[in-house]
Amino acid sequence: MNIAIVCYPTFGGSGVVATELGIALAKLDHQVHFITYKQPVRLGLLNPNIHFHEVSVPEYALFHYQPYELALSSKLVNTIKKYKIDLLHVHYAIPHAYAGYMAKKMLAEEGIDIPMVTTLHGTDITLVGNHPFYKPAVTFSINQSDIVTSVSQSLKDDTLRLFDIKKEINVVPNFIDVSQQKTSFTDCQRELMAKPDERIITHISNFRPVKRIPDVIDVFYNIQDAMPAKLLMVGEGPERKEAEKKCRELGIKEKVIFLGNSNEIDKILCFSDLFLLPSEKESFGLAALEAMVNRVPVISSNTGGIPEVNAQGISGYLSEVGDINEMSKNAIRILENDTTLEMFKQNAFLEAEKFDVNAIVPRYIALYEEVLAIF
Ligand code: GMT
Repeated sequence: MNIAIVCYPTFGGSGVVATELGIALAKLDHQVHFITYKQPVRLGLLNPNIHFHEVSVPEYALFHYQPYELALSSKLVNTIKKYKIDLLHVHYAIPHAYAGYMAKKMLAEEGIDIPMVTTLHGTDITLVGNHPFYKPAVTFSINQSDIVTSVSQSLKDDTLRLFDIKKEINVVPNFIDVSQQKTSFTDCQRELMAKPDERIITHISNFRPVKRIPDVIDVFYNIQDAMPAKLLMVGEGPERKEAEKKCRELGIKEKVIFLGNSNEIDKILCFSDLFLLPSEKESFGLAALEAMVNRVPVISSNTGGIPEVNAQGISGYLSEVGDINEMSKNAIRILENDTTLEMFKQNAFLEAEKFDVNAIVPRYIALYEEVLAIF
């Protein structure tokens, strides 16, 4: 198949999933065309089946807001025609499904019919898309998609509750390439980050309020009170400055390392003992799955789709959002004993294996084939 993928090229989960999907499809000998405003961060272009088309939006002084949707839909029309694309897969409804719909309409004028698959990722539904400013356009473009998928049952339920959706929503969970983890890292270089007796706790996110960064620090505060420990904070975002201030105020700044955005997530997770994800909302929690496949147990909130990924008492523990005490107790319970920690590490990996790329990507391909059969 000749597939066009539209996504955000940044460190966010939706862009990562779209990129990994494209890479997996390319390995299966499909031609994959990424169409976005920058080369996706996790995309190496070394595969001959992968192509990248940049959407440029020329600055024009009259425009207070530069019209990205317009540039994207035009780029879609041109690319789909030039490369004879069979199918369009847009990740994150805003504004990609909207731009995709416009491209479909323009192409139809020229006698070209192309199916559009829209994957809902989370904040496009629960946080942003749900706002009255966007809701009619988001509802419309989901309903106009030929196939709709969501990354968890919880996100499907939220979508049906928040929007008037007429289309069937197919749940296709996010995935991970387990074989990469088995073969990639044998030398963790743990000693670069912590002393041998210290536990390493990690948090990775875009540091937005929804991630509840202060909870990460509070839970870590209790952990380091009980045992020697370091906290690695990976990512960039609006909450980072406040988080650094809080660490200084609590007197734990020497024990917390802010690493910024990283392309070496696997290396960091390789020497981590515990992952913290106390989010307010999380449609899936790809970061938790990435931790688990690296044998890192997860202490998380029980919100959204996280319970579909982190198995209570097996790969970690889940608590009510904001329950710092319970999260801290559970974290210490996992970390205070080597045997318990080892058991949770093994179980985290076994749970992650359920989301292997080889199990999940065929479900997308089946949906592609289903829709192409009627086009
Ligand atoms: O985590 C974020 O806030 C980024 C956001 C995105 O769209 O990139 O992540 C969402 O999509 C991910 C991939 O499907 C999910 O794993 C995250 O749970 C989801 N985030 C939220 O729902 C807050």
